[in-house]
Amino acid sequence: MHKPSQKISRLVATTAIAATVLAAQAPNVLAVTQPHPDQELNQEAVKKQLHVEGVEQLENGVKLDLSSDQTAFIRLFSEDMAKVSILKEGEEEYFSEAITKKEWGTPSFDVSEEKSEITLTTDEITIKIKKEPFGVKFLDKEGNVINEDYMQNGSGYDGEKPYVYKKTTEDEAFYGFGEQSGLEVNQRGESIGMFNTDAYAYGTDTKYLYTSIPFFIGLKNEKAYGMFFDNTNRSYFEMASESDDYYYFYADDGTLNYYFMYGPEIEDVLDRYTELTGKMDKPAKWTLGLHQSKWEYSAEDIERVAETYREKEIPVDTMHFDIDYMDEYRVFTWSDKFGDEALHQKLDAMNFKKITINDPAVKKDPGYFMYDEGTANDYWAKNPDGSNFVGEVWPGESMFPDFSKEEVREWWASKHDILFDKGIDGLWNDMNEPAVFDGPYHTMPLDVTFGEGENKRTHEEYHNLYGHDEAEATYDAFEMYKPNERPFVLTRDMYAGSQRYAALWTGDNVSEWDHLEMSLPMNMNVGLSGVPFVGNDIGGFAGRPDAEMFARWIEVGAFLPFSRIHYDSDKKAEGKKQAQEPWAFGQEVEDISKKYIEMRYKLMPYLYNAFIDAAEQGTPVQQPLVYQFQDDENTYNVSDQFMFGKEMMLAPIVEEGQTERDVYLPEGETWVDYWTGEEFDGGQTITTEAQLDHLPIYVKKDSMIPTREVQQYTGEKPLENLVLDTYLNEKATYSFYEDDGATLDYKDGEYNVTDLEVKRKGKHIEFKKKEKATGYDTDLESYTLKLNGEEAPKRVRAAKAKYKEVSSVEEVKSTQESFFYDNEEQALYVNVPADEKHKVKIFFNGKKDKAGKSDKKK
Ligand code: MIG
Repeated sequence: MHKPSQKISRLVATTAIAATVLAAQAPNVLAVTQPHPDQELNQEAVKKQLHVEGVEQLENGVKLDLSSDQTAFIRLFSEDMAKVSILKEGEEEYFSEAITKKEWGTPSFDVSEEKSEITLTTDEITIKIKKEPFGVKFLDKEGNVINEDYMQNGSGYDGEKPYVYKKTTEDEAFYGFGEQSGLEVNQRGESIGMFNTDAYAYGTDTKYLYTSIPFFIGLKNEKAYGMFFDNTNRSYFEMASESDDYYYFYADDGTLNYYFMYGPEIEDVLDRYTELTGKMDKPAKWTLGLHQSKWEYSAEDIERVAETYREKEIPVDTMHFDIDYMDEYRVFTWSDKFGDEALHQKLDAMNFKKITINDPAVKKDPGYFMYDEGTANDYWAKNPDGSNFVGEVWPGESMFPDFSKEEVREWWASKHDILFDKGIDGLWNDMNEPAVFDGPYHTMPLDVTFGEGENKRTHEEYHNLYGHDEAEATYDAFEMYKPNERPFVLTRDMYAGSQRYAALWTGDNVSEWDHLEMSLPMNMNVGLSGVPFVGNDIGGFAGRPDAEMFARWIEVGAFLPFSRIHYDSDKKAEGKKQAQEPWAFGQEVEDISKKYIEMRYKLMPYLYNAFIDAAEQGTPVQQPLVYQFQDDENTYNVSDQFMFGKEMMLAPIVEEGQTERDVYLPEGETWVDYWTGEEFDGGQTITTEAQLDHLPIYVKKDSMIPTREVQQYTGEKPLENLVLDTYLNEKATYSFYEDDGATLDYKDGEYNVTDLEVKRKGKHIEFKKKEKATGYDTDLESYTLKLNGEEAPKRVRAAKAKYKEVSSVEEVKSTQESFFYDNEEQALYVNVPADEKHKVKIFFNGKKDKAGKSDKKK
């Protein structure tokens, strides 16, 4: 059984201010910053129950008059998604900024009313609404209960606090909740809080981190549903933390509304959730390359590190500019050194992409254009008395833009030419909790206000949206200045839906083993919360890793959706002089780093296609095993393995001194050891050895993985030859998407989709392809079909054309209509011209000796 580890809110009120003020000097000795104490529900109040007093049928659901002058709306948005709202007198149905799709076609449904209950039925779900007391139950079309209210408490308001109690049983697992600490992917048993917090050097039990996504997935009897509590106030999720019979969620304030969406596949839940809150854009390819960063790199450091990457031929795409590039931390300015044209030209000449950090706070500094314009136009967050709120951050006393106002977002976006004019390619938003050094609990007082008139909101309500709206403003800068380029925004703070604008990095993690371990479940849950583009600072941000830790970290880091090495300033590293570039730990670790970074670049076509799935269906890139294998209960609590895209499973070493580990192989697949070719049946745990340079990887049998030659940076060489790394039993397929990876031209149809298929047909193997979309002018000249674990063929031909045998892998890649059999590797390479019209048939001499396959060379 899953052992819950209760998270604790570590900070006592009195130390909060001291901690945050001192944070810049000696943070490691202090408690992690946390918000003010949790508010609990009044247990007596939640026992009072609501009753249905009247029913009215609506076009897409029902309206219910409830006791206590409350009203409920239960609306069907689609056949498998409903929204439940319970409103106090005078309140309206609520949609936060998370919701991008408000208009849904009305699904067909039936309503029936009986004495004790009202029933809504669609083709996918049934909702039964109990009248006395009021309660909601969701069933699938076979009548199985998927989710129901816990009737002892039900749902309603405790004073200002909206709450919902739900029934659960011991076997129900929970995933999602955005960015969460802890070592377990299954969040059952956890006390979760959502209030964006600058939690420098957080730990495995820190309750409040940077991002708030009040969405989760429940999985019971192999069936999944999604639950999205759209409330931007501080919220709490007690996930069977008090009893195995119920869980509940509530918020400090705001309206009671949640969306229920039925799977039964997790995949369908996420597709629906991201239809509601938005999907990420197709990313620019360069953003999927490696990024390198450090707080307090000097201008010279940036140049030297960039040069060293190129000299050592370790692939990398991007250098980040942290806050020191600004003129005394004034946003949208350059200091002389970092703004120097020569530096930018050098980086450009080495084909580096460049990302600058940006903070929201604007230095209070009359004469500084940002301060003057923002003040003249009344753009700042305000104190309750209407005066401008002033708080300390890096530049000293600062103003905080009110990003809830459209005009402020536009103004903010319009300033980015200052960065773009230096050739900046991507933007990085930090400190957008917002963090305030001298504010209570490291943020603004809760009564600071945003917006005006009808749109006026308190910081208490708006807090979790601050980063979301800043990300939107930053994203809009691309539309303004680079209208046909794919935006890249990296943010520390999100609310539900922020995936539309930004990728997420998980803030100031620490160079400690449990942080490496924690990064896996953390990212997997972020991925299950609609945010596929996520990563952690490789090697850890705070503190410094040793050689072993960095080696293990880069092995994972090379496969993160967002892959960036980033580390803290030397001042904060407690005197440790350790740098964190791949070559800073000696030759062995440099070689290991290069090996896995090169592998990322080799897998770029596969990785890019995984991101296409993310953009089209909300599919996570770094997936927990349960995502694809929810019928196998043994996957539910696997927290230290993950699927990298659809076909590859990674089981990294995340503990010190370990050179061996257990690996669970999910049921229903045969798994191939990527390094040795050895095959294993699914549904078992195996033990594997993993010396320092070894990352255990398993590939699904009957899969095809598109790869390419390594590049030093994305776009160095055109993709002329696509290698289809194939593990065949009966049939392997891949739908290969290609476009320019940079512009928005794909929206006008400039993309290709090619369906590839390899099939065993008795004694021969057949390869065929079908062009589904052909709008992109591809560079692709040929495919190299690489068949792993096959014997030498007798002949290869397509219709009448006979493919000729050549004598090396290099030759096969450069000669069309050719093949090569690598005896040692037991792999057959076939070069198929991209314009081959016919099926390619591969004939063998005898019967394939399946038994011999597992003792291949190591
Ligand atoms: O208060 O810009 O999480 O990535 O290097 C620290 C300096 C501010 C926190 C970010 C970190 C960044 C650092 N920032």
